[in-house]
Amino acid sequence: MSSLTTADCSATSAVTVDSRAHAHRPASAQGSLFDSAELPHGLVYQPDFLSAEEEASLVAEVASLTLSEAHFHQYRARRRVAMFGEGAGDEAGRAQDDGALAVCSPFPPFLSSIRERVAAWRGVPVAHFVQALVTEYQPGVPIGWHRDAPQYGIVVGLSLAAAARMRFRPVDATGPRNPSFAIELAPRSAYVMQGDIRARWQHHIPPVSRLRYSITLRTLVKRVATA
Ligand SMILES: O=C(O)CCC(=O)C(=O)O
Repeated sequence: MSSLTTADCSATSAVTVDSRAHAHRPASAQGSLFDSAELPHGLVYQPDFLSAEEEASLVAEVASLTLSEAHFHQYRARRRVAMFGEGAGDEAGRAQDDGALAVCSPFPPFLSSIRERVAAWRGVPVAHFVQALVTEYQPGVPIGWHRDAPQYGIVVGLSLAAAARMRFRPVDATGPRNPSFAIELAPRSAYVMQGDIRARWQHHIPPVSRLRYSITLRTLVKRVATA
């Protein structure tokens, strides 16, 4: 495999099919549609996935990475990212036309460890998590509405250093009066997106108030489907 710099791999988002997933309704879920209902299939939220010690160690590791501005077509997003493993799609969450995957830098040891933990949690072979994306949000930086690129399968996100609110809306209902809901992503928490929440919903994070990092791990649809 050839190796590219992480700056060559500033991609994002996706879709999946894993019927094992069942949505959990976080206590912090808010929104008109889901006040008395389950969250959409495929969304799982796990507070305190990481200990405080693990979080501190991960923050030190990610703070030492060389990060590059993420790109949205010809525009630069204000998020800064480093991608490891394999990358697909663009910052809008759209797949590349040819479905090609870029090969990025290999996982550093600290991300290999967290990949093992996440894979064990989800009951998925470690090697299926082909990508790790580290994202830095300085205060005031958001991520816009998107779905992750369709080549990706399961998406797992870990939140570090500060909380953020993740909002969701149906892909076919983007007006201000359409149903939406939000979950609070506490530091040290993990979320999973697969199934309906990936295929039928968009998500975004409004500007954060404090420096936040996230680690996003992704599988590929084909490799999960043939497992
Ligand atoms: O920071 C996060 O947890 C969300 C990241 C995200 O949605 C993405 O990279 O596509």
